[in-house]
Amino acid sequence: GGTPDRGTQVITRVKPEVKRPSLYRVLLLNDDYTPMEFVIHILENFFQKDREQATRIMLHVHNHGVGECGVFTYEVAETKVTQVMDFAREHHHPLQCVMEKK
Ligand code: NFA
Repeated sequence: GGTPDRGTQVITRVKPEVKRPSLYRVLLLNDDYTPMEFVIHILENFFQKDREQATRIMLHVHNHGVGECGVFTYEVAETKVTQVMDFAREHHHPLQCVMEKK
């Protein structure tokens, strides 16, 4: 036989890997030109808000400069931002939508 093993085993610890995904807020920013009704439409159609919730969020953005539309994982948040920015641009409104890590 060969050389006896004098302690060269590799010990692999496998930790139960369940990582929660990071979450991101999607925010709308106020401006002086985008119609209130257009912002409500976005909140209803891209963020599944009812008329009352959408109106409340729109008025919060209008009065405070910024407001939260929802909280999502990275990929979903990124998709929402792109959808809103594309839709606003198509309608020639300057509305801005951004995401930030929670
Ligand atoms: N400030 C805009 C107006 O008076 C309304 C608005 C609300 C725009 C929320 C952007 C975001 N027409």
